Parts: sequence; structure tokens; C-alpha cells
Amino acid sequence: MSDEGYDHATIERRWQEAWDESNVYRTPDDVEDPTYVLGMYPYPSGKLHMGHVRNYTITDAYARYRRMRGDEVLHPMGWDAFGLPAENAAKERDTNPRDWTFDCIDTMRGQMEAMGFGYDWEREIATCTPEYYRWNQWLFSRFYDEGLVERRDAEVNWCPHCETVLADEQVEGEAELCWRCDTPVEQRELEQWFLQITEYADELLEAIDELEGWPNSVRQMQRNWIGRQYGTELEFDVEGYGGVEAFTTRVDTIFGATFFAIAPDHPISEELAEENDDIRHFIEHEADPEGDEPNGVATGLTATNPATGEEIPVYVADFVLSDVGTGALMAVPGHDDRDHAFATKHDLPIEPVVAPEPEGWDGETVPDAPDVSEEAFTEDGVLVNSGEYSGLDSETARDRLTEDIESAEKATQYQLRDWGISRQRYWGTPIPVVHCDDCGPVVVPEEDLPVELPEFINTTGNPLDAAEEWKRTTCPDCGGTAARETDTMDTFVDSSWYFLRYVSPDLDDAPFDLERANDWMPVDQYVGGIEHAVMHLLYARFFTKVLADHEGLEHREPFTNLLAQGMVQLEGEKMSKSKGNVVSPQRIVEEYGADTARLFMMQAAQPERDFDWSEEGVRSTNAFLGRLKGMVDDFVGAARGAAESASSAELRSANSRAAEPRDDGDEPRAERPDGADDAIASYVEAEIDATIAIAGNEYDDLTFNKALRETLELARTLRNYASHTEPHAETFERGLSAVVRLLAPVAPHLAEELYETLGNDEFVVEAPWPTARIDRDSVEKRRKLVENTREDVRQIVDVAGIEDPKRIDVVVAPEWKYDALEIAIESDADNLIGELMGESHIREHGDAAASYGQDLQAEREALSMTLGPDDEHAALESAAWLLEREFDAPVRVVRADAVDESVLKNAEPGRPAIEIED
Ligand code: ANZ
Ligand code: ZN
Repeated sequence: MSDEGYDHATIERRWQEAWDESNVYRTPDDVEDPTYVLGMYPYPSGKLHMGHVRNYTITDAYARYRRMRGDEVLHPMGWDAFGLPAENAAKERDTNPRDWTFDCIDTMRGQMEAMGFGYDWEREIATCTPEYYRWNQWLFSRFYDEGLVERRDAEVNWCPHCETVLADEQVEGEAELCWRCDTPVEQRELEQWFLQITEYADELLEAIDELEGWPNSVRQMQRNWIGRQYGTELEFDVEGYGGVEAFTTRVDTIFGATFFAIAPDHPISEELAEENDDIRHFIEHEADPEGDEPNGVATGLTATNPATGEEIPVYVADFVLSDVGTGALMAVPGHDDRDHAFATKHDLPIEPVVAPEPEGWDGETVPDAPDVSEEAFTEDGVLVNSGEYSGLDSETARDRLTEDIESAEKATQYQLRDWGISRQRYWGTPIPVVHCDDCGPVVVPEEDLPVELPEFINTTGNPLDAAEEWKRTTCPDCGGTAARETDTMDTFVDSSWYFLRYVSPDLDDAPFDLERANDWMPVDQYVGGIEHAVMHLLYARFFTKVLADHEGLEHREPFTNLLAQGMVQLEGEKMSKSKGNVVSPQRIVEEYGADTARLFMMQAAQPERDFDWSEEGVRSTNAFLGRLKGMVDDFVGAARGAAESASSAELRSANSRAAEPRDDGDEPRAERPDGADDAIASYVEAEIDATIAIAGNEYDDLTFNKALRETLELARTLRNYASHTEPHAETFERGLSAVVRLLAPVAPHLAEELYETLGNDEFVVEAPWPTARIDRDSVEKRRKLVENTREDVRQIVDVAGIEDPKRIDVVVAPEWKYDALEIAIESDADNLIGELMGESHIREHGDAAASYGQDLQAEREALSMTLGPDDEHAALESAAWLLEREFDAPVRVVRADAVDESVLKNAEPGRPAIEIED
């Protein structure tokens, strides 16, 4: 421990026990619509890392803040407890995933408690318990009943290392690596279970517009992921196959379609491959949909262009994807880059049929065709070489052609695919299906749920496949022999509704209490990593919509506000085990305490930003907390000593008032002692108000770093105050109490300790948030006024070369100028001066009024309201001592009526006149 540190271990343990005993974080079931604050639940890997600590400090600080503001708060925690690593760990350690997982959970729960996170542990959930996952199964069967589940053969991403199917989203980068183990992913054909999220594509897309509490980046990522496109579906006649459907967004280019292309796994390609060796070879060995170059092979067939009647060759090409559109396209090399590359390679014609719209185009003349031999022209423009359609703009041409071509219809395409949830792994929710020899796949009836996992078997393949006895069952429909489905669910199913389970974690006849969920949902503030921007958040939105449509949930979106927290880095790099640059939260907590770790993190950067871990920063945060404790201890010690010996009325009141919790709202302004200290005390009072006003605002926005900057600044002001003069006890105590409470959401243990030291006998977590006697806007105006005034004095002293000022007068502008300013801001009259002169109390100031009016007119766009003359006077008065100290001269703050007009000329609202006596 450093010299400046404090006994954090004792203090933190003490308050954790006290909170625990009083159950302060409990949210009773009968509470009405609590503020629901939620951090994305962790995978129980066994150790809390800094990313977790940051995530959960943000949610915890916000939850505590809302509590102090008087809200009921719901702040639960649980475990995303299924998943591959447990299975791998169990194999390595010769144990089973369940024991390993619960060991990890116990360790991590302990670490969370050591961090002082205030959770309602009675609502804890772990998704790997049958009590939880039975509801995954129940939801699966409800989705099935509603026609939202499908089983089909599908090409799947297969990780040969993990021996499992991966969702598209779990395949990373150009190199297509498994997100868990970085092994290159292969393709396999398997029977898979799908949840039909595409049924909700439109709503999932359109409702994004209303998610105003979400970061724009996440909203855009979801839009892109859904990828809705409007286009046209139309048929090309292929000899021997009849009309083959193609999808295009650019039917306006149809006159330039010089070949037709189908996907390698298009039914026609597969049929052709049976007889044609070249095609089979291409499909099996050459086709590479992810390759940089488009590859393909001619089929020898031709297709008829429905617009021109022309015969064009048909190719099997790997850049045509079977699950996009119809798996077939008309290729227009003149206007599409991939088609251009392909045509160049295969020596196919490249025709220009759209020209850039000429400048000042009359809407009719057909422009010259562009040269597309080297490069495609890919934008909209004006049609050329397109028969009767030449001279139309692209958009009009698309409408016309879609109408005129017989087989053409408007069509919408999505990038979004149905969600394949089958995983060939053990440690997940068994998909509640049995395969009957006679009936085929049958969903397990509700009364037979849960389908519990059998004991773990350590094998190389899927342990469920090896659990022979478990697999053998009877068909719920016909009673015949049947085998259980051995696939388990993608763990994203678990996290798609866990936020609903917290509402009623022990309920055993439904996944969640509907009435309470309707009252408590949606989550008011959700916090988690940006890596979940697409999958988790989209799936959770999907589930919420299905539950709204079929289970009576009255909310269609799960998360009102979302914060995507940035990364904790070390020397500019993400902390990660593989890079070996991990700072252990446990060590930091042991060495400096949880409060230091929390405060350092929240102070270091805005929650959304990445930031660099700094041991230096941690130490100085720790030193700050130590000094704060010293300051509170000293103050209370001195107050007690003074009260005992001298029974000073003022100090006695400081102590007795502190003994009972109070509401700052009706707190009397501290009586000021006489003399020079008077002004300083009132300045400090104003700073206390300013800090409370700003910090509260920043906490509302979750910009903890800014709230804390202000709070730490106030602590510094108090320390300076105490070293500069004998502080006015009541002011000083109010300041300390404010600092302690403003810090409480972030450094809760020390805040409890100090709040107690200050004589309170309630928990600071349940204390009222301090109230300011001024709003933030006024604070900022006041600060600006004081700053500008100090700067002006410096300038004058400098420019006039005054070495030793004898006296400084600060002259507040006359009231009529404030009125004139207000009129100038509010008026939209062209003739502002005329309007001002229409006011007799302004007009009576003659030339001065005219000249000020001209100033206002000149700056009219940039004007903003200042404080009123009385507030400006008070603000300057309370800051006068700052000037006195800086220039070592007496300072007078003077009202306009006390000086003559010549001095007043320079005094404006927000900018007092300054007179310096040399
Ligand atoms: C003709 C055309 C002309 C196209 C043109 C584009 C430009 P993007 O590119 O995102 O707008 N397409 C259709 N089905 C496809 C499939 N199964 N696999 C790969 N590509 C396919 O997507 C729409 C375009 O992608 C479609 O419009 C089609 O090419 C191609 F100057 O048709 B277009
Ligand atoms: Zn059967």
C-alpha cells in the first residue's frame, strides 16, 4: 500500500457485508416499473477480465445513481452458462462441463462481490440449469406451433476443430475463420433447424428508426445486416428448362445483359453436373464464392433475354450465390464490376446501355454512350442502346420495364438469412425433438419438458450421439421407437430472452411472469460490448417481437437505451490472453481496492471510448481517495474537538445537522461569517452547486468521466479552501457531503465509510442525490462570465503595463442593456434598432442605446442570453477574491447605478466594464 492509500480491504469488506445483511439491492416482486439496468451477462470462463469490470462498473454506477435519484431499480446478474469452452475444459481436465461451469460461476460471483457490484442475487440465473433451458425448449415448440421453425438441408459452416456448425455471424473475416478457435471453416451439407427470423425482416429493419436510445453505429450495422434491397424478379427462358427466375436491382440495364449466370448449387447446375465433367469439376474443385476473381464455366446452353429476344450464353459462376435472390442473374458487364471482370476473362461482349446524365439534360435527348470497355459504369443515368427505352432515366426505365416485361415483378431481397440454431455439441439446450421411424421428426410435448441432458461422455464427436440410452425413446405421437435429436441449440437462443427471466427467475409454469414483464420491461439501460451489435441484439429483438405477437408481451423492443462500451487496452492494444497483455482485476483490487479500480476506469474515458490502462493512473486515483478520506476524517475530528471544548454554535450545528439525513432541497444557505472569508465561502458554495448541477447532468447521460472530473475538481477546491483559510464549517461539510455522494455510484465502499464518518446513519446507496440551487445552464454562464472577466483584467493589466494595480472595479451593465439583449434575441423584426427604440426605457439612454443597438444588430446571429444583472453581480462578487489573490489588489463589484455613464459605455451583459486604478 502506498503512503497515501488507506485500508481499503477492511473498508470494502465491511460495507459488502453490511449491504448483504440489509439486502439493499433486492428488488421486490411487487415494485412498480423499476428502472431496469442491465449489463450483458457474462460467459462464466472462470475469471473476470477488465472488459467485464468496465461493463459492470458502468451498469452498477448507473444503477446506483438511479437509486439515489429515488428510483426503484432492477439490476440483476446471471450466467450465459452453455457453450463450447466448458466442454473443451471438461475434456482437458477430465471433469464434466456442469461442474466446471459451476466452479467458474462461484469464482466469478465472488469476484463480482469483491468489486462491490450491487446485484439482486436472488434473481440470479444460469442458462445451463434445466429450470432455465426447459424454457428454451418450450419457446422452440411455441415457435414451431407458430410456423417459425423449419428443418431443412443446408450448407453449413463447419469448423473441423470445434466439430460444430457455425452461424454465418460466427465465421470471421475474409479468411473465414471460426470465431472461437480461428480454424478455417469448411462447408458441409446437414439437416438443420432454423428459426425464421426472415419473417420479421421488415419490422426488424423499420423499427430501427425508433431506437433513438441506441448508438447510430449499431443501428446502421443492423440495417446493413438485414440488407433490404428493392428490385425486380423476371424470367429468362433457358433452352430445355423453361423460364428461369433471376433477381436484379438494375432491370434498366437489361438491354446490356450479354450472358446469364447461375449458382454452382442451382438445381440446373446440379443437373448438368451429372453429365458434364467440366461443370462437375468446376463445382467440386474450382468454385470459390469468396475468391477475389469471379470464376465460371460455360454450360453450352443459351437463355433468351425477354427484353431483346436475344440468345445469350448461360454460365455456372461462383459469384452467384444460391441463397441470394433466386440463385440466378442476368449479367451486365457494361454496368457491373463483377460481370465486367467475368466478361473480360471469358471474352464476352461488354455493351454500354446507360450513360451518365449530361449536365442540364432536357429529360429527352439520348446522350452518347459511355466507353465501358475498361471499366463498368455502375451508376444510374440515362438509357442508351435500349430501343424504345433509350432516353429514359434509370428509375423511370426500371418502373416501365418491370411493367412491360411479362414475367417481371417487383421483388424485395434481404441479406438476412434464417437463423440456423443446430449445434452438434453437448453443452447446450437439447433441441426438443424425437425422430420417429414412422412419423419423422416430432416435437416433444410441453408436459415432457425439459428434455434433460444426459451425463457427459468424453468422446471426440458429439457426446449426445454417444449417449445411446438417452437417445433411445418412444414417439410421443405413435408410441413407436424413436431417437432423440442430438443437436443442441445455439447459445444465442439462451440470451435472446434472459432479460425476461430476471423478472420472475423461479417461475415454474411459464418462462416469465407476463404481467410483471409488461410492467417492468423494456430494459431501460442495456450495456455491453460492440461485438454483440448484430447477432445478440438482433435475435433478442426478434424474440421480443415473436413473444409480443404470440404470448401477450406488450413490448416489441427489449432495450430502450443501449450503451456499447469501448475496450480496455494496454499500450494501444486490446487486452487479451493470447497477446499476454492482461491486467488482472484481482491484483488491482487486492493492491488498491475495488473503489480505485472502478473510479480509475470511469474517470479514464467516456464509456464508449477505448482507453489505455495505466498503472500510474490507478495509483493517483488511489492517492486521491486516500486524501479525500484524510480530509473528511480531519474535518470531523476537528469539528468534534471544537464542539467538545468551545461549543461553538456553528460547529455544533455542523455536527447535529449531519446526524440526520437531510434533503438539500430545503437546506438553508449557510450563514456566512463576516470578513474576507465571507466571499470565499460564498464562492465555494457556488462551486458546490455548480458541481452538483453538472455532475447530475453527466450521470444522466452516462458520461461518468465528466461527472467525475467535476467532482474531483470540487474536492480540490475544498482542499484549497481548507488550506487557504479556516473554512466555514457548514459550507465545508456541505461540500464534503456532496463530493461523497457524487462519488458514491462509482466508489461505493469508501463513500459509505465517509458518509458514515460525516454522521449519517443511513447507507449512502440509499441516500438522496444532492440537489443544486442552480441549474446547469446558469452554472455555465456564470463560469464563463468569471473566466472572461479574469481574462479581461489580465489583458488590461498587460496592455496598459500596470505593474501594481491599486484597485480594480468590475462594473455590471445597466439593466436596460439586459432588456435590449433579450429583445434582440427574441425579435425577428428586420429593423431591430427601431424595435429597441420603441421601448421608452431603452430610448431614454439616447446615443448609448443607439450604439448598443447597433452592436446587437451586428452580432445578431451569435447572441445568447446571459444571467440577469443581479445574478451577474452575485457571481462576480463571489469570484472577486480570485481577482484579489491574482492581482493583489482590492476588488469592487459595482452596480451600474453607482457609476457614471462614461464608465458604463463598456459594460455589457456577460462582459462587465473594468476600471483599474494604477
Ligand atoms: C443486373 C445488374 C446490372 C445488376 C447492373 C447489378 C448492376 P447489389 O449488387 O448488392 O445491388 N445478383 C442477383 N442475384 C444474385 C445472386 N444470387 N448472387 C450474386 N449476385 C446476385 O445486388 C443486386 C445485384 O446482385 C443484382 O442486380 C444482380 O446483379 C446481382 F448494372 O442484375 B444485378
Ligand atoms: Zn412416430
